[in-house]
Amino acid sequence: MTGVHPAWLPAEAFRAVGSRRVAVHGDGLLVDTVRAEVAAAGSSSSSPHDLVLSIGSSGSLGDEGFALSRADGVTTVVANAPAGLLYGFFHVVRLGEAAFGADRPVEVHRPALRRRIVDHWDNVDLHPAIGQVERGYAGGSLFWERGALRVDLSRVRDYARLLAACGINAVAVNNVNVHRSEAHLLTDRLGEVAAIAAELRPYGIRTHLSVNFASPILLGGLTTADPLDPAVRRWWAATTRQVYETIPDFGGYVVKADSEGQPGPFAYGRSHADGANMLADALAPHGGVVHWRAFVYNHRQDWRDRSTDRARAAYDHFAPLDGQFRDNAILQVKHGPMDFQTREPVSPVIAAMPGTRLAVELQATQEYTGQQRHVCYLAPMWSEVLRFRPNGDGRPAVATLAQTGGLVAVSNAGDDRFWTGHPLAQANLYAFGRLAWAPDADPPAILDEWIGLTFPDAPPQLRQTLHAMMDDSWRTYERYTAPLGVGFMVRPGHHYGPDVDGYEYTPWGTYHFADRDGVGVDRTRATGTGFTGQYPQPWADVYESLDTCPDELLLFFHHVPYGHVLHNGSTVIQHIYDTHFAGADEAARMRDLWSSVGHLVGSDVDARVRERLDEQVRSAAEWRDQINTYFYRKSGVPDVKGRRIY
Ligand code: GCW
Repeated sequence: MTGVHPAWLPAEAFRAVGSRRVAVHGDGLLVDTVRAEVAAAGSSSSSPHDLVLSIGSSGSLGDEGFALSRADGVTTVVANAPAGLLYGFFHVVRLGEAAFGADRPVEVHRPALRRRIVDHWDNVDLHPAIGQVERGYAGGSLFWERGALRVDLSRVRDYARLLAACGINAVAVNNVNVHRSEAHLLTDRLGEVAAIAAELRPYGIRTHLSVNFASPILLGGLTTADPLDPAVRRWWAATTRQVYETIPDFGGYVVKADSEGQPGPFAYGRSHADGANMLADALAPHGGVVHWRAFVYNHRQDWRDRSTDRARAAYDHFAPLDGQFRDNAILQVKHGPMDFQTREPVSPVIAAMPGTRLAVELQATQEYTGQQRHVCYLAPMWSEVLRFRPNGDGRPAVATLAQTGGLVAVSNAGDDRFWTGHPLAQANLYAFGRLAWAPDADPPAILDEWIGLTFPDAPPQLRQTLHAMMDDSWRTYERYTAPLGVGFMVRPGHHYGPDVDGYEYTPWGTYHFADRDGVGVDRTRATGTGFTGQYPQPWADVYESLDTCPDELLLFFHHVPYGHVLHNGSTVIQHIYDTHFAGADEAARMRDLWSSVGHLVGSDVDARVRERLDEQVRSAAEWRDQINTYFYRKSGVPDVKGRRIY
């Protein structure tokens, strides 16, 4: 048992389709893919047919939608375009026998968001501190190995297939921190990108590339990268033309500029709209887009300076630029104002840019949520974000606002044989695709789909146990790591494991300000950094007031004494103790639960999950003890239940 795990597409998942007589009608690369899938499933093509998949012009299903129905013993999938047929086929696979049971009236399925993207933070080279994949917890890159494109790209094709089966339609192949060798993917190493694109294309996946803003200097021999300089603009236009000559369906660029040391327009006194628009203009003739990241902040802060607040940075930089971006420039905003912490409010930038196309960025790779050693099913967090209404009740949800630009997840996949390190972390990638297709889908229902596809022969006991372990695992992780909206209590650099003051006095702007009297960041307008003022109503007032601020975000918005009483009746200090004891207990319970079902999934998956659960239990106890001890010693307040605190 050393092969690559099939994730949510094992052969058994195709049993229902494979035992049917199937017809596929239509032309095009993706229709051919459907034909090949049907043949590989073992379906017969003889008539009468049980399943007919065809391209038809009726209805308005769009490029990616499909209509499914069943009558007179025939299941029918109709799409207006090849991609829709592919998604319809995978939907039938997901339904399994249920697709061939009772009659079904016509159901129309269309993605809510047009752009459903995974961004890889893959490097071509190994980097001493980072490894090959920045914040990667699943081995090396699927694309590159030892500084070169992989010779065998068949796994990239398998990856494309997994992505298509959960609805993802674009991949950015390389890290947003574009180092020297990776910068060359734009020009003399473009053939490598074209080879990857060739593997992704049959599954309807477009290829995007992260580019270095200073490319005209790094690659073009110019002396400047000033976005308003005519020679710079000509260089980008010519370079982009070449890209499209090589990869005609190329998606576009991703740019991290003026952030954490990456070059950007500030060096030339230009705005981020100037920078983004220059690239947008180069891409426009070819139908491409630029995803311009809003993750711009000062990472050389002094902890004593209370006037600078990293949470404010993206809004302060970008809100004044609303309306200045081209139609094919998409501002890509992290879902929270800080940086993918276990708990953050929704970024105020999302409400502040009505005149700008917006993409919302999530992090499937579990940088701050257990690094794929801990079970942490992220769909409930993402679902909260997507359903959040930044302008209040009756106004559009985040998912609606993101329709202009899309939903992006930083990928959690690598060359690990389980794709994601922790086999159960596969569910996050799957759930991301499904939420990007249908943002109001229910996270436990998505998990249920993933279980059904991944373990098609799962007895009810396995299904129930996986739900018991995973449904609430994000909140469990929050309990032992991130009380009341405090973040960043992690070890600096690699970000794994507890270190309460690890980032407290560093230049990164990531503080909790715990002292002997209290804890939390005062971000109010009245006495703090004023960050609450970046929200429209009702949130500006909800977060401002201690009476209305939700408990889970209390310390994100307020600095309070340890004796402050929460809405749930507990004090802050007692809540910290209680949640940390409870969280570590829940981790131990997860391991117990798994021990009774592990044998049902195959010994290799079982062994990997057990190893990870052992580490989770150990780490959760370490978090419990470090956090409880720290706050006990700071506050001097004992646990009312008298449990062991060091
Ligand atoms: O969370 C931080 C990560 C960096 C990452 C950065 C970003 C790619 O620690 O590793 O760099 O965010 O999103 O640009």
